[in-house]
Amino acid sequence: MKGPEEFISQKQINRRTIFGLVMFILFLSGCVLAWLWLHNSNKESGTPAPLRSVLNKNEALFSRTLSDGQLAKTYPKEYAAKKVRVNGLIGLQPEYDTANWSLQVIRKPGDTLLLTIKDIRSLPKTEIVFDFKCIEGWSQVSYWGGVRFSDFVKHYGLTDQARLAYAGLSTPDNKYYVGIDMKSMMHPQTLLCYEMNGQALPLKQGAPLRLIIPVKYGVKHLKRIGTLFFSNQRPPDYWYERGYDYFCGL
Ligand SMILES: Nc1nc2c(c(=O)[nH]1)N[C@H]1C(S)=C(S)[C@@H](COP(=O)(O)O)O[C@H]1N2
Ligand SMILES: [Mo]
Repeated sequence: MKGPEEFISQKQINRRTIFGLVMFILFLSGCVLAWLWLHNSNKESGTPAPLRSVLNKNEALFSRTLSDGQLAKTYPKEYAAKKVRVNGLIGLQPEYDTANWSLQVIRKPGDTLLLTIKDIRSLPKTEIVFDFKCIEGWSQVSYWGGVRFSDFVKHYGLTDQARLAYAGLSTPDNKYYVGIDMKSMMHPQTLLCYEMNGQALPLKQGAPLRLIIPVKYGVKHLKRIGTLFFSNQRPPDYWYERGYDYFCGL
């Protein structure tokens, strides 16, 4: 018996080889062209426009899935890490004197409310133990305490401001800054946080006051809040300007 391979002539083999080669070259040129197109397209907030448009579509989709009813999973206190990871020190001078700190709340241009840490500590306290997630790929269960942003808004009569689409926050030196959609800010698990593991917040964790916002990735949990403002336009955002997604929701 002869095997079927013997019926394939040398001519056919050549034809198939050439066909394969041509397909491969076409594929390769396609890749190079696609890469050139992406590379040469206009940049929009640190990312080629076609990629940014995909990020924007994702954002439109996922921002609709968030509602007050959806809480981040919480854990018993015993699950919280004793040694809490420190990540990202932009805008945090190591020698910072918290005695000189105050929170500037810009109610509207030219109308700023100045608050001390004592003012903030006198508001009702809320605690949360949740899995803190960083975009870099790590997560850690940690334990935080502070005032709910929504309680803070009620107490200081900022309800008109909270009707705007975004809040903007930045460090006292303005070197790190984030913008956050108001729905996430008003979420019941979002805290202006002054405690970690039941103790005053350490400097590297953003003393005297930081944001804890479990519905977002770590990048949005701004450490050492200096200024808070409200806006219908997207406030500037440090990592957005460097090509990340604006929403950064979980
Ligand atoms: N001021 C300031 N806040 C910041 C950052 C930063 O570089 N500077 N990094 C962010 C990032 S990327 C993460 S993951 C968290 C880490 O918080 P932790 O140091 O308390 O773990 O802080 C966020 N807040
Ligand atoms: Mo992060």
